[in-house]
Amino acid sequence: MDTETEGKAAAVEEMREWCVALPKVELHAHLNGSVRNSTLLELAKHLGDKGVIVFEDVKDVIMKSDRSLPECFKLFDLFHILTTDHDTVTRIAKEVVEDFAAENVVYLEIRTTPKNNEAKGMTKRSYMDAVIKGLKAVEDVDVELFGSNFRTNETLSSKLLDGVTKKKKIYVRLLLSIDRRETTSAALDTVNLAVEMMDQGVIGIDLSGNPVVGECICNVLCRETYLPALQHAKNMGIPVTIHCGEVANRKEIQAVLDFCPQRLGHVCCLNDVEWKKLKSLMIPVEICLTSNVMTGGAPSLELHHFADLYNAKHPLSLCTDDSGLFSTSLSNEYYLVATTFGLSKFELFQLAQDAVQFVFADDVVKKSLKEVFKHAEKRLL
Ligand code: 6MZ
Repeated sequence: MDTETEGKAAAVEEMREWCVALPKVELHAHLNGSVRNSTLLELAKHLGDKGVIVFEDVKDVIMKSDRSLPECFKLFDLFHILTTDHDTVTRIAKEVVEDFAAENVVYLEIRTTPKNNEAKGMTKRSYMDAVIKGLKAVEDVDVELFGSNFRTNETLSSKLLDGVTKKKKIYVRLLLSIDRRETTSAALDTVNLAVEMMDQGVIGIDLSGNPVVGECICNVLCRETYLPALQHAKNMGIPVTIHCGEVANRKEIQAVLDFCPQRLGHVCCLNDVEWKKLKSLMIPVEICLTSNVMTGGAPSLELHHFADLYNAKHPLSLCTDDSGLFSTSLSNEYYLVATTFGLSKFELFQLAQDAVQFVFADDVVKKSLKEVFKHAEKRLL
């Protein structure tokens, strides 16, 4: 390697490390999309040995690196076969938090679809209890889940700032996802479950699922399949985030913008009028670069709508979507923004810090997170 190449490699390494060291806020991470490949393979092997699946077939699917949108959803069905029993749900929830904390994510909203599975004796509630059990089982990292009745925010804030303690600290909050395949009554059950679990770390509702099959949200909203559930969440003061514009479905995008949720995920395929409307509504956007490029929502990193929204000073936050499925991390998403759009360290820091405004947690948490960034600024800039 000549001196110039060595210099470039060192600069890449230095930037990657800086992106890892940067405190980060993750607002769009699906639990079952964030599972480690090693864990999926281990679970697949186990089910293969029991004759439930053919391990070699599943192994190839798990290890494949590029996936279209329909392939992703086929894969989720497979993941759900692998992960849906209480102990496994607990395990993956624990591992996902550990993995985000290792990336210096200081605030994490995990979203997951509560699942009924009679064969496993699982209800939506018992599924969520298993998730929470996993969050509580994290040992390497100090997890703040419930707010003041679990560990005081003041304590956590001082611990987050504490250079002496080696343990990493992370706020974790839960969003309950409604899958587009669900019925009105199942969607309402999910919102009611969120209400029931507000004192246990649940702070919001997400609408997600395969945007290309089943009922589109415009039908859904028009035919009032999900509207009652989303409206119920709104009435109960539960923040809502909706997957929007993963595919170019004009009526759906219109309906979502009209609903005006607290945040939107993706917003890839908007037309000029819709972009204008989004920008005038100032709804914060969860940007998922790698996911959008891999699934075709954006033509390339360079042409990703991040640039337009960022230049328009639209509220946004970088997110992973499915870090396991797309082999990415939040640090990597910041690195991609730096290298693709030429943001400076100062601008990246600002971007990470601004995401604090869009968290669904309360002002006490926001204040504590702002302190974390203030402290990190001295070290990183
Ligand atoms: C839409 C997505 C998604 O809930 O089982 N999900 N929905 N678009 C995406 N972009 C690629 N990625 C994940 O996590 C998996 C579920 O999250 C939703 C899908 O409904 C998927 O089944 P949980 O933890």
